[in-house]
Amino acid sequence: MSPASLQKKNAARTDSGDERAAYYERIRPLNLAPLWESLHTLVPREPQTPCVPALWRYDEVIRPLLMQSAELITAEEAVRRVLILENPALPGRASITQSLYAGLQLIMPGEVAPSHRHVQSALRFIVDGKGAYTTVEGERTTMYPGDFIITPSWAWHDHGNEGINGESEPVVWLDGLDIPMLRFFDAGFAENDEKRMQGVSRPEGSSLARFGHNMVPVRHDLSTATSPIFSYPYARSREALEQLRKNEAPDAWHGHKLRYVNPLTGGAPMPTIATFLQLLPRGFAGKVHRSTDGSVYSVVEGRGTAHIGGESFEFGPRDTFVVPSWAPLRLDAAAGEDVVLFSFSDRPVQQAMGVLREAFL
Ligand code: 1HN
Repeated sequence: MSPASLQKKNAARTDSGDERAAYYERIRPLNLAPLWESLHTLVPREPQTPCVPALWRYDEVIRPLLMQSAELITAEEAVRRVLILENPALPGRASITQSLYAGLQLIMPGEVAPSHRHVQSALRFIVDGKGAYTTVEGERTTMYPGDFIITPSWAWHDHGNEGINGESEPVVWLDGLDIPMLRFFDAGFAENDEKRMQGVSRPEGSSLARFGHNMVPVRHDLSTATSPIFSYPYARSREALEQLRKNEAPDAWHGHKLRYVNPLTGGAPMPTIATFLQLLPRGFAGKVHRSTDGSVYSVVEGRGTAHIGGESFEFGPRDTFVVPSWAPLRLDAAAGEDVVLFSFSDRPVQQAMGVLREAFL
């Protein structure tokens, strides 16, 4: 055919809406779909997350509701007594972002949350109260507010609340898990322990003694995907931030921000989740930053404002908020209030894939 007649034939293919619709109807029962109708959504020019920013107030909302839940069900019966923090745009999916789960767990004095294990990795960030414990693979750690504790994939774990020095109080922590990721890969397994509580086989503090002082036992030459330190106490991390605050100027975007590390690799403490602690000095007014890893923040100290996309969220101690992927984020600390924020994201997975992007505006 001549170029002119070819062009004419092609032009005839452009205005046939009804015929196309009929064609789509014909191929649907054959489990076929036309890529050309969805190409732009499948490979957007930039991230188009369905997630929205959101904040959960602790003192006014979450704490009273958790205490009401304790009237309805025990930790034992619930297995884990948790209020899931669902992204308002992803209801019913137990997801705070597309890849991450977050919830607030309550354990009352004397209660036990029975031993089990699962492929999903978990982090605990202690929000309120002290004197609960978690036992992970035979080592116990007592919880204090601000501690960051890890339950590695497939590790036995149970929790309890025996108090300290004869005093006990309700204890609440933020759970962060890679549940939506494991669901995506269909790679989840789980099992209950035969015993309600694991036996304790190592003294409290032994993993921190062996791995938590920039030293590693000489015969230990294996790098593990999850950090061998399973409790990173707040007192130490807070002290590090205090020194930074005294000695240097804050980063214009992050303030003073440190990432937790697996001492065997220098990488994130968990294979699927990175964790951070940052201090915004009083009156700090941050610049705008965006990154492809959506993040969950837990406020430890101080009041301030998170400007996320076009919205502003005033936060205070113990509140939780979520920043969706690629949403512009600006953090401010109120006058006279040093702010400390814990956060976590799926950054190590994006880094392993080579797709993490950040912009400092
Ligand atoms: C789980 O095992 C815990 O061990 C917390 O405390 C939250 C959410 C979904 C599935 C398992 C825990 C969980 C969970």
